[in-house]
Amino acid sequence: DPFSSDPERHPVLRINSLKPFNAEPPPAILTERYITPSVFFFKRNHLPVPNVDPATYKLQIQIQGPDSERAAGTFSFSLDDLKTKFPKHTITATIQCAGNRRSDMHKVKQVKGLNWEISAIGNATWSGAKLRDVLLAAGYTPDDAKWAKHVQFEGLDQDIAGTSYGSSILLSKAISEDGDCLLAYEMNGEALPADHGFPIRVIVPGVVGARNVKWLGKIVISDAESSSHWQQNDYKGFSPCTDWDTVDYKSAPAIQELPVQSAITTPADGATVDRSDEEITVKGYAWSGGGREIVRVDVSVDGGKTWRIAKLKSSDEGQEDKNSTPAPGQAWAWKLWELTVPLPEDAAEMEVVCKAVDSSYNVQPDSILPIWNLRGVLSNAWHRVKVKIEE
Ligand code: MTE
Ligand code: MO
Repeated sequence: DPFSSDPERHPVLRINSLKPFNAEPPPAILTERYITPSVFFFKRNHLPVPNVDPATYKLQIQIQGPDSERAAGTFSFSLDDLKTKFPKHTITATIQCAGNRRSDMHKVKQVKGLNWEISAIGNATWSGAKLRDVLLAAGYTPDDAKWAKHVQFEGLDQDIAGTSYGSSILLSKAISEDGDCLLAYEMNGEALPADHGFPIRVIVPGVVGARNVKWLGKIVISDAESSSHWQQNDYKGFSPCTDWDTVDYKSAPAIQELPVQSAITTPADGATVDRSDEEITVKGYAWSGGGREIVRVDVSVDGGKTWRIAKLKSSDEGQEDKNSTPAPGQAWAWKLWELTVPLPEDAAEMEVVCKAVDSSYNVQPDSILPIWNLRGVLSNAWHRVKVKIEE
């Protein structure tokens, strides 16, 4: 059993698939703390968790240039090199799977993929060397930007045929001072847990989970995107009219930055409240890709007829701390939000809805059908939960 050395996991996680291990926490856990504890952070593995010896670990970096001189450059760094030869940076960043909320799409029309609810997302602090610093130390020069367009990542996790998980990002994101890409060796102040990429994973803040390659073994600077299945033939969006007979993966770009998202973590769908409570507190998360800050979350308790503005939090200290406001374009972390609303009168049931707005004034679509796609990715319609009011 190639999965026999997989690590222990917290029993509260809801398992989507056991081998490989895919699981998410109950939604209410997400809004208990601003930083998601690692044990509750969703786990999305395509393959068995590799057992990497930190003492012998080597990260290979290859510059795949057009001339033989550039192509010859292969460098390798030990874990100790990465920890001691480069300044340590810490960022708080949210990672969301492209398939988060796929179950909402599945409900309206069948899709193919793991049936994630709303918790294939988490917010953690990540510490490590800047990817930019390491690429420069490996011999990348600004002149290479003439031919180099992509940075490919390969994991040490493999299927039985020896194929590794892999993906790529734009070189411009990887090399930018403001891009904040990290070769992370710590999550929430501790060594990366086995499920989250020990000993090194790349953190590409603002970019879909799939590009944040865990158990990183190799980096290639190239003129081409990663040739891996997950870059070429998966993690792409399509029209609602595209089906498995007509889909052409070459026709769509690989998902990088994700669209604006929000969801209600409490109350749960189908919950019951007592009329005598008079009010209800609604909580959730909101996040957008590309470092776009969440500027507002609107909440409705009448299915979207009337709205109120939720209170946003970017820490556990209640009201938003203006000093911790990220620089424009570098809002990598989610905001939690909450709102206490009077229960609607003369109704036995209410539909609670949320929708977020990011700094580019992107909004979430109001319904799922117009964004439905056969793989069930990019599911970010208004989130709706039904709550019964008991007299
Ligand atoms: N990296 C490797 N090596 N193997 C994987 O299966 N899964 C990707 C990404 N990096 C994956 C990987 C996907 S699709 C997601 S959403 C995130 O890791 C999940 O990260 P997490 O398990 O730390 O939450
Ligand atoms: Mo993912």
